[in-house]
Amino acid sequence: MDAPKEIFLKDYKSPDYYFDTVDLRFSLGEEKTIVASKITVFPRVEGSSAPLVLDGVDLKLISIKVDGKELKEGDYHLDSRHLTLPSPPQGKFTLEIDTEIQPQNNTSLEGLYKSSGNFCTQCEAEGFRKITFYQDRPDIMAKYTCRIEADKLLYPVLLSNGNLIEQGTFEGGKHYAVWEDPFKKPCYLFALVAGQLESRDDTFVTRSGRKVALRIWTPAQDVPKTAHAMYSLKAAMKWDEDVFGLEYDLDLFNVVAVPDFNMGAMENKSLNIFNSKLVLASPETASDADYAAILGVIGHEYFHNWTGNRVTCRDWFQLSLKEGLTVFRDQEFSSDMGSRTVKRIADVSKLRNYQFPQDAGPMAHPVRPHSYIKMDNFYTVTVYEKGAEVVRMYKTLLGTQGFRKGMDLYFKRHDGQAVTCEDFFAAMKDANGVDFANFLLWYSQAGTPVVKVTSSYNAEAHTFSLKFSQEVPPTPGQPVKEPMFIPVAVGLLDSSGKDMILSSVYHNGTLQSVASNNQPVLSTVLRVTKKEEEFVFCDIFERPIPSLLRGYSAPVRLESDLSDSDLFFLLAHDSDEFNRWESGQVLARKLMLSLVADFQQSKPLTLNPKFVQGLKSILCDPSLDKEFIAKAITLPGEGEIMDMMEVADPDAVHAVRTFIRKELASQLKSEFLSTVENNRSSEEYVFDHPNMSGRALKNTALAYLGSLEDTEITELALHEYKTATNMTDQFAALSAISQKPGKTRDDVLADFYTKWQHNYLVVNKWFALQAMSNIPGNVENVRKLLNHPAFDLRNPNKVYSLIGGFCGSPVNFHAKDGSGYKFLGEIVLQLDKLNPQVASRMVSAFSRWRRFDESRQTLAKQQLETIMSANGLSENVFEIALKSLA
Ligand code: 0A1
Ligand code: ZN
Repeated sequence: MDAPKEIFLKDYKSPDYYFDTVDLRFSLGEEKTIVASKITVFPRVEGSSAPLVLDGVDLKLISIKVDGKELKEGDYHLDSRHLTLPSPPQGKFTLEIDTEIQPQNNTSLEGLYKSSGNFCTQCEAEGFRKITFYQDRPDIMAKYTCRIEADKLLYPVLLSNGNLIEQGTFEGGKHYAVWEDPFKKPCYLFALVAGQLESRDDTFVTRSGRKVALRIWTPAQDVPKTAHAMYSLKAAMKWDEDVFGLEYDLDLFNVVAVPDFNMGAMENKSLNIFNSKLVLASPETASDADYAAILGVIGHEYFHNWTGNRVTCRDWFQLSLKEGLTVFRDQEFSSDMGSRTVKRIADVSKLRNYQFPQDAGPMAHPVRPHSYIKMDNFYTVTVYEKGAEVVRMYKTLLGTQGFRKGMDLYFKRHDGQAVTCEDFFAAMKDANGVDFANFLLWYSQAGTPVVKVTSSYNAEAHTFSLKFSQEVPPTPGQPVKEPMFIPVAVGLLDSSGKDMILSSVYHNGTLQSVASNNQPVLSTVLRVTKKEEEFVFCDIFERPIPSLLRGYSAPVRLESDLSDSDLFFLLAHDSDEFNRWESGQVLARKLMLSLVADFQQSKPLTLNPKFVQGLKSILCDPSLDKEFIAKAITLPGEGEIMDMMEVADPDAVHAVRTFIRKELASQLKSEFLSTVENNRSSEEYVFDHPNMSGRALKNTALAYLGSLEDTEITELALHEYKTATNMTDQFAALSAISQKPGKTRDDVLADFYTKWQHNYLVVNKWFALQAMSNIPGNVENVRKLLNHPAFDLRNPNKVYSLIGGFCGSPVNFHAKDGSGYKFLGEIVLQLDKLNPQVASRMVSAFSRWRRFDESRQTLAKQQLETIMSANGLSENVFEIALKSLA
């Protein structure tokens, strides 16, 4: 292997050549597949004589022709990554290249590969170079045709992007199809599928009257499980028209579900390819969480048609241009389809539990990274989730209409182009004529800003002051940071818990009115842009309690001087429901941290009765949304608490969280029991907010009860398990039962497997549940499961369930004896030979090793060093291991 090369944003250069049209001809076979490409090439600068460098990996070159004339060895240069034409003809020319590939041996699942006997592709980010020689970069946009030829019996369905323009059958059992995509696209959006598939068909009529055929393809037996995906697709198409005025632009939209897929799904133009986990659902086999994920991801991929496909990225550093924006759009879609507050809570929790740790560790990178070794490693929670928060801030600052104006201008200016994050920023700015000061720093500075707020009330002057200071912690390569532009949404509560009317704010020596259109203003967005800054509210006639960062208006860590009683007050009264939840979380975090300190000093643990009382009043408040209650009574995760400690102590955090859960379960046992009784599902499964809320609340209560050593509860959980009529309830009961080791657990787990052994998606849940168990010494059980007949290291979903699940269990992955680290170290090396992308995701579990005590540090570091010294390590794993050790 050549030494891995780091690629830098600052080195971006426009290509010397562009491609106009690309004609691809695939001859799919069992032993080999032949790919013939014919490309029309033209130079960026007339008369240029620069070499043309094409990317190509794992390809066998058969022939190469320029303007119909075959090139001889010596006319071109070929190495393991590139095919170079040192002096192509001047002006426009055609390039024809034939290559041979072996999709049947491609276990990396990028490029063209086989999944359950069918052919499929995954080209983002740089997989197209495993199909044919090409300038594999997103700023090369061309019009494609694709002819697919294959055995008709084995591969009756042949799909590619765009419209089907021709098909036919040959003697001897072969057939072919020709597809033409009228839109220019980068090669990462190319797709091909060939196999034994059947479709669920439907239609959608766009608001301008275009009739779009919708098809969701799966193996025949799974077609009944695609109803929810189809419902989601139609809802997404309608939503994008209603909210953004964006219509679908072709007469056909295909979705294909495949069982072997590295990520969630892929937005290839008019031929989305999905991990089957995110398409297939029936009430008996999929949980509410699965249904919600399908809705969100079907929406996400569909929304890419405009944000990603019609307007794409100039280079991969700009990934968040499409991903941050599209995640924001799918979050908003899901909010509009369900509960906005609950969705916001879920999204912020994800950010805190996954992105904050990344931003504080060795892999910290800006939303727009400055460099990478392997782009696949930058499909991260920072680019996606923090990127979505950045887009959300534009909307918070500009309002719904201002944001829409910015989006309209973005499409007007850039349809059909490959652009940058600055172009998006400029559209927002120009459409609204506003000054965004240093907002662009959100794209270039890594690290989660820490914002401190202190407040003071002046009873004589009737003013209330909020003093802000901000600090962005150092991250690798960025020791010193500039202050950021932070929108802080604020409301002030009076002593009865109502929002005060806000009239004006003093800031930088000037008095600004916050009132608009004579409407009373109950919430305003302060623009914090300096290291230290004060805002003074006027006409405040009693000491208010501030509700800060409403709706989580910026992705920061907020530290305020609110007292516990202020927080309890906000928990009970804040009109911003997100902040009600947040106040409870702040209280819980404080409580957990103080108990962790007690635990470490071997002091007895006791639970503050006010906390129990606070949770009880939420649990028993009939005016609250049930899913909101479920979220509000759920404690912050162990990872979140470890993240706040000087030295992360997984055992102490686990002991404390378990203690609080048990204590709450025993003190509120009767309330939890009646919550279960009163919220049993109706016989028929309905995926809507009221039904899901009931299930969420009932199952959260059941999970609390499951922590008790109590035969009555075991009986109850068994009863719930046996009488469940849907997967949400069945799995929740199974999880409640499996909290405690013993015969009941073993029997029910065995029963569940027997019941579902023929459904691999359900079996994955079974793997994950066992893998995540906190039962001491669980690594041995996980090792055994590796040899279970249903497990396969080549299937990413199975790896994520079993190995990923195990790494998510702090006590066992971080076991003091190093057994968890050793297990992961071995697996990473095995996986790397098969699928570097998946191996690299798994090795990331080591990246925060410096957060732990010395002995754990030594053990984890040893594993990373062993990995680094392995022969033939992929660039994917190399990059993560290298950066983790740096
Ligand atoms: N663009 C897809 C995600 C995706 C990225 C990379 C992949 O393979 C390496 C596959 C899918 C999305 O955002 O949905
Ligand atoms: Zn995406």
